[in-house]
Amino acid sequence: MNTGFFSTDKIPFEGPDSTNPLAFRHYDPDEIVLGKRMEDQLRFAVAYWHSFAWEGLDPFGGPTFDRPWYPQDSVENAKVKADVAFELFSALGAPFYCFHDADMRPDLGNFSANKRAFDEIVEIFAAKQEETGVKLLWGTANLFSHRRFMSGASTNPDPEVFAYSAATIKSCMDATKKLGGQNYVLWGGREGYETLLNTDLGREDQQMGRMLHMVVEYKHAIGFEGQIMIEPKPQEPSKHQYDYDVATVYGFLKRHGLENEVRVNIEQGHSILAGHSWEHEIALAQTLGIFGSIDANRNDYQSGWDTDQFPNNVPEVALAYYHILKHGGFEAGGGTNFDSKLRRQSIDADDLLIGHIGGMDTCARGLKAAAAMIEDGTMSDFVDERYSGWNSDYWQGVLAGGGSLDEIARKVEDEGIEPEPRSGKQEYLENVVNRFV
Ligand code: XLS
Ligand code: NI
Ligand code: NI
Repeated sequence: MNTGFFSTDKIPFEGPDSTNPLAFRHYDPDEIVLGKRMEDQLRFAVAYWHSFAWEGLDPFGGPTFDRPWYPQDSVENAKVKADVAFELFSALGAPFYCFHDADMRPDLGNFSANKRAFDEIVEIFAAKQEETGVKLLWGTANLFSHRRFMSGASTNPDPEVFAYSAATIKSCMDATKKLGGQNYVLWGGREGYETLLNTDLGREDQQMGRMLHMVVEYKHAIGFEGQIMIEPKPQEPSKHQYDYDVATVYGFLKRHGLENEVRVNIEQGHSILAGHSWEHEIALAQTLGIFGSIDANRNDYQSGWDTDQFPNNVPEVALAYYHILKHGGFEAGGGTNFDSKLRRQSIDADDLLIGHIGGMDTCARGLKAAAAMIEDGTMSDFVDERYSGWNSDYWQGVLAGGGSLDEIARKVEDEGIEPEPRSGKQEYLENVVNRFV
């Protein structure tokens, strides 16, 4: 039973020479890249919210889309939305999707009615997963859209909002577990402030730390085996957000003793808002041992806003996957989520297919380029060689706690150490990258 919303129910792989807008040119799920099927390396997920719940609003204008599941105020229409969504996942051959509770169910005005509607839709999703083989990459709670969250969720000055947030997270974790979700994400768009004039930073840090502890405790209590991840973002919608970037989140996790329990989901657009590159955030998370998953949506570089566009820049994506593959890929259960939305003028049903096809092809090209960089080895050999002086027994001993300023000072004089600067060869390395992208 097909709703007929899209003009096709299967996007084929036709190879790089194809001009068919409804075909993949680079994403061939069965192609082997670094010993694994491309589908298993990339682990694509479609974001339920941007593709199905967002109606095309911007700060100056209302909905531009016209979908058969509008208005989104009944369980009936939520079912139509789910039918079309699973048709999109299947047509693309996307192995995963991601959700917030509020994308899936209508808002019926109070907690119990919403929970009943959510539970009903979750049953429907479970049946659709079974029928199509599509799986859940991660679930999350929407603790930012409704006005009750305007002053924060766990960091709200009102403990009743903390309670409401805890109850919502619990039902979303239950749904994620029930649907076999591989991860659970927390993104704190309202965990921050508009002005310090009305904000107690110490209390808000304590509240947020306690909530995260309860999330981890609940994960173990229900036997949920996936990763718990925080998604860093420096601002928007709040003026300042506490989960600013990977380094800030790591400090928060350390302070609350959660660095071995919680990882990060790194979004390209958020990295850019924080003044970093995406690969910086990924490489740092790998180094700190908290890398989990990615949201592969880019920003417009001029607007300074989280514009959530489908990826289309192969060199940027290639360097991100380079750092991901160097550390074993998504071995802990993460994947590539398109937290991406159409431009509001792209109002045709098939634009949803076309946006994802472009994103998947871009990621496929980036992945292949990254794999080629790794197989070639020039880049990592260069870095290894650059630091190789540290490999001697003496310097390894210093790093392990040996030596002292005094002893090293004597060594400098005794051995007549006079360091000779060596080129960092950035242009050479950029040229090497260009061989692969
Ligand atoms: C918003 C975030 C959000 C999270 C999930 O900027 O990217 O979409 O991924 O809550
Ligand atoms: Ni975002
Ligand atoms: Ni995101």
